[in-house]
Amino acid sequence: MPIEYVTAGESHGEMLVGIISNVPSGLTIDNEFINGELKRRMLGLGRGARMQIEDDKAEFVTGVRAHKSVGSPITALIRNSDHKNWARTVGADATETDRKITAVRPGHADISGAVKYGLSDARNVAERASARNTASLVALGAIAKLYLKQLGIKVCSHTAAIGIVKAKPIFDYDSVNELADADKVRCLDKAASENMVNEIRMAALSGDTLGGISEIVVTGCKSGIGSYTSYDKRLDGLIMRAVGSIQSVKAVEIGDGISGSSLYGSAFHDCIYPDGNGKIVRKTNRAGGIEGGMTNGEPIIVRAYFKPIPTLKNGLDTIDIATGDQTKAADERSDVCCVPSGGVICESAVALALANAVSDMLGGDTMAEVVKRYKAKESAV
Ligand code: EPS
Repeated sequence: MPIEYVTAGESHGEMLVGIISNVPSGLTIDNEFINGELKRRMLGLGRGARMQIEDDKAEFVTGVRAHKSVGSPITALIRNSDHKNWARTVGADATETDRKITAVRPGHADISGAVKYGLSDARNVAERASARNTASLVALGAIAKLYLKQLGIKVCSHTAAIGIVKAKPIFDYDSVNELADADKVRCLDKAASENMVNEIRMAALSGDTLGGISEIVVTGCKSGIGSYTSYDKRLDGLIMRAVGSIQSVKAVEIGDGISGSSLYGSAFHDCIYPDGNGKIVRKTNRAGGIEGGMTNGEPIIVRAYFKPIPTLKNGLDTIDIATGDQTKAADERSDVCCVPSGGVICESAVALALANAVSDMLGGDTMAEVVKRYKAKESAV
């Protein structure tokens, strides 16, 4: 069975939970690395006041013994520090159902969620639909990264655009996360970064929000991960689903998929040349490392397009679902721009999708077996 995962938890509930299953035994569950990933998710200009309240840390309560995976499902808990301020009204032992959201936010799950689940207010919807849930995704994504690292596969990201400000493209994939994490908006282009900072500050001042683009880069893959044989084994589909389900992501691009749609085939496809040692080389990577639903040995390039966060200080026109009257949308505490931390979240989604495809291909009860099988696997590059 391939590596799979599930998450649970409400934004202001007691805790967030993530369960990852089919991780082979013998993988070192490095708490320092995993908590470092959780910290990375909380940083970046544009984050809201909640990030000052939380100190996200994963507690492993199943599937790990003495910091090693044992082969059974691994459960990570992340406690919500803010729960103490909400226990009266959120969670199994809540005694009140106040803090209602009736002025539903355009762009959020509020209205469709409330109607779907027969609710008179959108609090339940907002609690689960919240991007707070991505903390459990990042804890599990960190385990997927540790698994992939054993095979020499690395997942990183940087900010490619915020609002109308675009960064210069990058072609050097060494130290991407180290350099990005040192920047306020996780951008590797210094001039663009300064403009992005100004854009976020301007949006905050005017009670508005901003979207943008995160680029995720995966290096070290052999060719042949994923498969063309069945739609549910196609790696591009797996990645698009994982990234596209992250809050605020409205489009996912692999390689030059968007700009390439207006080119001739002769200008788009990455020509193949012999490398002189029985393998192949390419001079371009417009396919973004995936052809026919499989890795082709080039770096995987994924771009996640984030819409502006739908909770605005200056609420948009909407209705109050309690009265049916026209009003302004509720102002819940929120972020101004989620793109810098969004990159870290997308890294996790991509790592989990890739770990699923790798484990489907290799199987293996122990990490030693997985590493041996990957080494033995033929690659075109
Ligand atoms: C977030 C926690 C949330 C929001 C934000 C991200 O906490 P709270 O609602 O208590 O402020 O700050 O969520 C959203 C932007 C959203 O639309 O849901 C987090 O931990 O990432």
